[in-house]
Amino acid sequence: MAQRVPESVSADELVGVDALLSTEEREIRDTVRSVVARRINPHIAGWYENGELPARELAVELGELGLLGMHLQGYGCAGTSAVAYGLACLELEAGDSGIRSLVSVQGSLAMFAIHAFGSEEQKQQWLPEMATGRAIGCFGLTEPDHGSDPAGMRTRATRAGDDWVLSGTKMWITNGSVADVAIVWARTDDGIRGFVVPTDTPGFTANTIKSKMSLRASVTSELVLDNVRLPDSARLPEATSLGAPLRCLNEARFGIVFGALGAARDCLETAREYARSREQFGRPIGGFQLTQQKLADMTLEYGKGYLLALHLGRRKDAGELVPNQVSLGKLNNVREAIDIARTARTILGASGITAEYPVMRHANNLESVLTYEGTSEMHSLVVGQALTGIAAFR
Ligand code: TGC
Ligand code: FAD
Repeated sequence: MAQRVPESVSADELVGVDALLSTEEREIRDTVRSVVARRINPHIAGWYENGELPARELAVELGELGLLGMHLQGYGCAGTSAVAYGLACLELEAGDSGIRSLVSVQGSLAMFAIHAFGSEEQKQQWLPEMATGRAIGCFGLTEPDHGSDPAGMRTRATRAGDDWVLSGTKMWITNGSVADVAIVWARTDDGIRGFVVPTDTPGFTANTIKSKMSLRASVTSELVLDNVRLPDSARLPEATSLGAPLRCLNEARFGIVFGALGAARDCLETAREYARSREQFGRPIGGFQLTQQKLADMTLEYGKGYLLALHLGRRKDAGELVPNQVSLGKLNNVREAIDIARTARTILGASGITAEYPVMRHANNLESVLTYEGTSEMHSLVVGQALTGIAAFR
């Protein structure tokens, strides 16, 4: 006779997350959760398996919901709190890291760069269109030979009369092949500068990177700039050093602090449900102490990560969050999320490796999340520098 554990609570219920959120925050979270359930979950396994994403369609739908550039003020953006934005990232990434990536790159990198460093003309031209999702943006910082160390970038912007000419290659660029506009960071005689590059400018090419084993439901591209000629009005006037792109990264990293928890929650809840119904040795595997320890440890790390994310979100809303704290959050929450995904996979046994369950997909995605927006090693070094006062990067 099958035994079934009579009563159980979810990780969110056990941690008591609802009590930490305002009514408005819960409403935003629930709205995004139901959109993910309706629009992403039924299709994501297929998109992932086929290595595809209907990015244009989705961008417009996510734009209609106000999720693009959601925490920015004005220019058609929703202007929500940082915590609300984080909760949206969490729910999107519970669907798939690729969906959160689409939204992160659009809002936190491309739109934020224009919002923070652009001219009024650039803001008026791009931000309202990008907020609706009718224009897609990408952010080109990384190069084939300069990932963790963007200060060494080779892409060059040279003055040619009143114009600029950009040449170089950017690598691993999310949304690259579907973008209408690329924010490209380049070296000039006066230091690093940012440029707003319409992707139909002659000399600009985006090549999709195929055969990824991670983030398969996300467009990743190489950008080639071959003597791309732009007027000075394409330069971001307020971006005057490497500090500018690094400020954009703080925004996207903040979204990941929350987002990674979404992938973790989906793995944890999948494993919890599975453990309650899968029987071996005549009883649910959730009734074995070793399985319970895994579920308890996963819930603890998820709960601690949630508290950390919310703390950072509240500091951000108070205008007091500093970049080193974002590194603490990204380092911890992605590291723990990947650990939760791997542990959840063991609870599912062989079923855990299939596309029937989301766990292996999340685990594979989180390998990219661990690397992009600053590798875990870079964030350890940022924290190490903060604690010792000594930089150990070079
Ligand atoms: P360093 O000399 O330390 O700094 C240069 C200037 O920047 C300032 N700064 C920051 N400003 C704001 N926020 C931060 N997080 C900042 N970090 C540094 C710094 O104060 C300085 O300012 P100033 O005024 O003195 O010029 O620079 P460094 O060359 O030693 O490098 C430091 C390091 C290693 C931490 C940095 O380069 C780094 O973060 N490397 C990791 C690169 C990275 O994260 N790339 C991400 C690319 S985008 C991406 O991955 C998108 S994936 C999106 C998706 O699909 O979701
Ligand atoms: P490397 O910098 O070569 O590092 C390799 C290894 O060496 C890492 O483990 C690293 O931590 C370690 N290492 C390097 N230096 C040190 C050191 N000083 N001390 C100790 N260890 C060190 N970039 C963009 O600009 N825009 C995007 O939209 C974007 N999207 C991406 C999407 C995906 C799916 C992926 C995978 C990447 C994306 N990236 C993007 C690039 C990403 O930011 C880089 O991959 C990342 O910054 C690491 O650079 P790298 O891959 O060149 O690794």
